[in-house]
Amino acid sequence: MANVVVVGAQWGDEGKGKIVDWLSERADIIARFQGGHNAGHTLVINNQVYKLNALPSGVVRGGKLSVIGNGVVLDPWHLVNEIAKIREQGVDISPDTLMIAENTPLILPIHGELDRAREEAASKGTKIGTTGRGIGPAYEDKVGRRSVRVADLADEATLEARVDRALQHHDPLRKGLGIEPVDRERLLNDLKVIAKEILPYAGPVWKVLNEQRKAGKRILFEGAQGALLDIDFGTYPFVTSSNVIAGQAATGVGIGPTSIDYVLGIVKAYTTRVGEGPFPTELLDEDGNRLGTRGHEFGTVTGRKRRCGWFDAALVRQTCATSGVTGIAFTKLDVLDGFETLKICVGYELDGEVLDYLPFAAEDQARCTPVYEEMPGWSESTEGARSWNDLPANAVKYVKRVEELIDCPVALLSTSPERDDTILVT
Ligand code: 2SA
Ligand code: MG
Repeated sequence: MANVVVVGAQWGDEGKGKIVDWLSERADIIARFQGGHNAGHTLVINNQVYKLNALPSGVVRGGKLSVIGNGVVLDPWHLVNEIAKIREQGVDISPDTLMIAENTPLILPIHGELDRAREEAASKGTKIGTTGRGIGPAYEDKVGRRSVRVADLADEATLEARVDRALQHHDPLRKGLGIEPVDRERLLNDLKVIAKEILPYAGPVWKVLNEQRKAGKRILFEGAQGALLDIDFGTYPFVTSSNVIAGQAATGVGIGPTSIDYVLGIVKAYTTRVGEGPFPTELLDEDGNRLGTRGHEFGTVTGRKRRCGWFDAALVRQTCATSGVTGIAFTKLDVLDGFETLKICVGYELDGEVLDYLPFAAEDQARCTPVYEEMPGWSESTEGARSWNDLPANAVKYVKRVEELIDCPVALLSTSPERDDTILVT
């Protein structure tokens, strides 16, 4: 398999970091293609914990090229800090191992300020529950053609023109929210300072990736968040502001869709969501608490408690379709150890009819009630299992049933955060 795209097939936090790390051994280049430092990827390698936000997970492995593609929105100050922190853990990061696309839009402090002010001003029902990192406003500026992009950092006159264009839009908005006008000189000065640290990494990512691909190098595309947070196909408006689904891997770095050989969907054995918005199988009872506690379900970026619920096969079937998932990596099965009975959502009841997908209309979504199928649980531990034979019969049955319901084969089974606790299903 040459080029593999890894995407989250739920609302994020499916355990992509570990799987990307596992796959990165077989790749030459690891590329991020959407999102920003709202992502939180935790890697555990030889008991060392690495927490990454903006950097591709490939950086910790060494000997690979890590790439930040144009589909990402990049906070240059955050990146520089993150690089320093990861370096302190003994990881080598240099322009030989990290490349940032020149056409990547920047996240500026004004984006975070706007994001947080809007969330604060929002009332119940309109609050998104964002990470407050300025992701939405930065993408708005990209689509509104008023971003400062990485390449703009190289020339002071261009930089000033770009900043002025952005401020023309932002100052009135800030006024409406009671935030003081932007200090133009300070922003420009900060940008000029950070430019020196970012520009050494800047390059034509699209060109390098196309050349490397032709030379037979293998590219691993590392998705962030999950397909249900996709700006088009997610639970809008409670979504992130980028396309998350696999098609974005092509646009987000500048290769064609014909270069993608395999799409791996990461799927957690139950469901979690952080932030506001619909969640049909959410459990507000003891079972939900138990999933959260056993699964350590807290946001890596914000520390927020994640909402937990049963596995929703109807939603995952949908996301496997919209991302064209070839096979899934099934994660955190061990969190289900010890439940007497497990439930799987197979569809929704709406006005007496059963739907096998979640409709987009918000009022329909609110009235949809999950249709559950029950399966017997298992009392044995599956944590750290390294082969099918190590799994209790009921756990195997659960995985097989999931496979049928989502209409997609299980390619990998991950049974702990440790890299080697992974079962390759052939
Ligand atoms: P934003 O900040 O504009 O992207 O927020 C919009 C929605 O997207 C959700 N979102 C996420 N959901 C799960 N995991 C994410 N990354 C962090 C993590 C989150 C954290 O890995 O744990 O630490 O809180 C992530 N990033 C964005 C967000 O909750 C909003 O629902
Ligand atoms: Mg995460």
